[in-house]
Amino acid sequence: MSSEFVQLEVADSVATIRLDRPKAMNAISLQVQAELRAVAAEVSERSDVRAVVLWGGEKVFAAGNDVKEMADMSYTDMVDHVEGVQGAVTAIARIPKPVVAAVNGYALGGGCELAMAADVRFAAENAVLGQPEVLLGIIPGAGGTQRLPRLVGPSKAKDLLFTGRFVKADEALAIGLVDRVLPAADVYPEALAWAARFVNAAPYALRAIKESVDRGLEADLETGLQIERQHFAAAFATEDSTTGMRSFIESGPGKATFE
Ligand code: CO8
Repeated sequence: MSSEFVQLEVADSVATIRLDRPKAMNAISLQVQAELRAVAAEVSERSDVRAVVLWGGEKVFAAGNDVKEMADMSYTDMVDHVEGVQGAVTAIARIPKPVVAAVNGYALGGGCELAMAADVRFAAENAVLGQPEVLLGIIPGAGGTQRLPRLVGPSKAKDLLFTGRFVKADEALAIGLVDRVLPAADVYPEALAWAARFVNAAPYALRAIKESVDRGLEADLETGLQIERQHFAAAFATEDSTTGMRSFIESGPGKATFE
């Protein structure tokens, strides 16, 4: 599928997924959702991609789902589309590799939900995040009511979800909605640098860590520990574990590189 609004670039084993619909502030229309699902599948499968940066360009991350498109939708239209809308964000969340969102400008509604689907978030000093759906008489539909409380806790999440108020970068950092705040010009390069750390890291271990954390958060402690046990044992079936432990014994910690 050719992509009009979601660009994929791979350089030095790091993929950049870039929203590119500047006239509509990168609003996430049905087409953008389909393109996001396709690009998530591609980077998940490609063995030459070891980590991913999710970016909206220098001006805006994404101002949410396309309100103009949604405004004409009926209940039955939405029943047809809601799984795909949520599926686009879920597809990004399930990429089995480290994913960092680089947030310049607005990340609102579906845009904030997309950023929350990444493993970590770097934000520009001018970034503005929020879930303003309530102001449109609707609620978040791409994970906002679920991922936001997991990141910032239920009270702060409800404050943001009930009021729809916008949060600037410094408050987003203080509540844990973003992980680093940087000058605007440094956000994408720093996100690339973070992703580049994993280019020679053990891919199965990274995948297993991500799945254990994410699936574990969805489960009770005993189920989470069981998921961890399975991945821990399975890691011993990989060549990476042999390479990593042999390298430690022969050369000391942190020297191994992995295919
Ligand atoms: N959808 C469609 N178009 C948009 C959107 C959007 N979300 N945001 C901005 N645009 C368009 C504007 O209409 C405008 O277009 P035009 O030039 O043709 O008039 C252009 O982008 C520039 O926008 P503004 O002129 O408004 O720019 P400002 O700098 O004045 O304001 C804001 C920027 C603050 C981002 C403002 O545009 C805004 O508030 N946008 C809407 C934010 C919002 O409410 N987002 C939530 C949308 S709902 C959502 O995401 C639901 C997710 C649930 C998942 C789906 C469930 C099925």
